[in-house]
Amino acid sequence: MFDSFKKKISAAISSISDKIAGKKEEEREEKKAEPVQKPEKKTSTKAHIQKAQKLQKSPKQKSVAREKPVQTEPEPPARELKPEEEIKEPEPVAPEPPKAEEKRGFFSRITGAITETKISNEVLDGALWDLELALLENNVASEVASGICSDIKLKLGGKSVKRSAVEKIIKDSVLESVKRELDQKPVDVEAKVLAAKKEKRPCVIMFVGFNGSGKTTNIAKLGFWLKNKGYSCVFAAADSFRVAAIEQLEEHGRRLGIPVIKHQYGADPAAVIFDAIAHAKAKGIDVVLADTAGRVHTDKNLIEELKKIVRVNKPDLKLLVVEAIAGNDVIEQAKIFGEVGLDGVILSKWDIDDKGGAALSVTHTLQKPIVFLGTGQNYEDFRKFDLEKVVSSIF
Ligand SMILES: Nc1nc2c(ncn2[C@@H]2O[C@H](COP(=O)(O)OP(=O)(O)O)[C@@H](O)[C@H]2O)c(=O)[nH]1
Ligand SMILES: [Mg+2]
Repeated sequence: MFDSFKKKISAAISSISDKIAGKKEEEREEKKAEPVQKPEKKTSTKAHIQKAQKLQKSPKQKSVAREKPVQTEPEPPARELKPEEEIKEPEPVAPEPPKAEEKRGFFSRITGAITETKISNEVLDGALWDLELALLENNVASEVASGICSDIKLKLGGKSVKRSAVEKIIKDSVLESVKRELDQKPVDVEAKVLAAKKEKRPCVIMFVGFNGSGKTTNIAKLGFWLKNKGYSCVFAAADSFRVAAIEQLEEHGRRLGIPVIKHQYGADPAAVIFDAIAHAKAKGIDVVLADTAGRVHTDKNLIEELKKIVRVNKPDLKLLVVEAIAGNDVIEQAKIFGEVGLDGVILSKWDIDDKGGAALSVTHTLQKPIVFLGTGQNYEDFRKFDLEKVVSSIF
């Protein structure tokens, strides 16, 4: 989990340090009255040409070629180069980071590069672009990504920062922002069920979301979760649109021993849920879990249909199911289904996502909490969203 996120963010932090360190290194070089030794990177034109030729011959071994010392033989004379090779020549060799720095970790490099001198905004801007890109590549909404970078800029830009503090500042900023986005007022499903029970009525939970996002699967998982806690449930097969949707829910009901209320395909979904609520009242069932159609989330009729369900049945909770792997598409889904008036999110397919950004994007867009995570294809692959656990798994 978060593997790609962690890798990319760590790489971006390294790159920030390289850029800041590179700048400081340059400054130090400039200050030196006489160079103690000619840096290897400033090799002769001949050496540049040798390297360029070597790289052009085996482009896949670019990094290996860089690390090797300059070879002295065999060396074709510079004049043998064709004009286009000469034009390409400077690209692979410059600017080359100091070789001794390459093997050092971020902290030691930053330690070597940053003293108590100021980090200029100019250097920081360029460096933070790597971090922003890494966040965007991990499906973090652009507003969130740029917010994180602005936070870091405020903390580092133009400041005299202790060498050892830089990594901590960057990591803390990322964590703080992640936490701030995910830390929405929580929804306690069990408390809702108990409150409805007190009023001697069923608690009605409605699931909405794009086709394939995992609504039906998560209805079954929540049914299993509630049954294990001792609550009785009924399923409302209100996706009367999608082929086999009713049978899919019936199959879960059969396996879990949960009754299913259904109508014919094409029936009014608000009426199906209305009947399920009546059934629950009659039988003293604690919870009604209502499936709905997904179709295409940009479908205006669907949203009107969902609004009608809400008007008629007044669900206690309206949960949006989105896939963690949907990437930035979750932002659009959240905006469109948000019109129905959502209470929270079930983030499905958490097990097959290594980016994590969808969690930030959906909560940022809706300003509603993630209530459950779907973590697999089995009924038990379902758990309450735990902010601390998620945040602590990032670094
Ligand atoms: N790996 C994984 N697959 C899931 C998860 N939740 C749902 N699925 C799968 O996603 C597919 C679509 O789920 P479904 O419940 O039919 O989506 P719906 O169209 O929104 O009702 C099914 O094959 C599910 O088994 C999950 O948390 N992890
Ligand atoms: Mg379904």
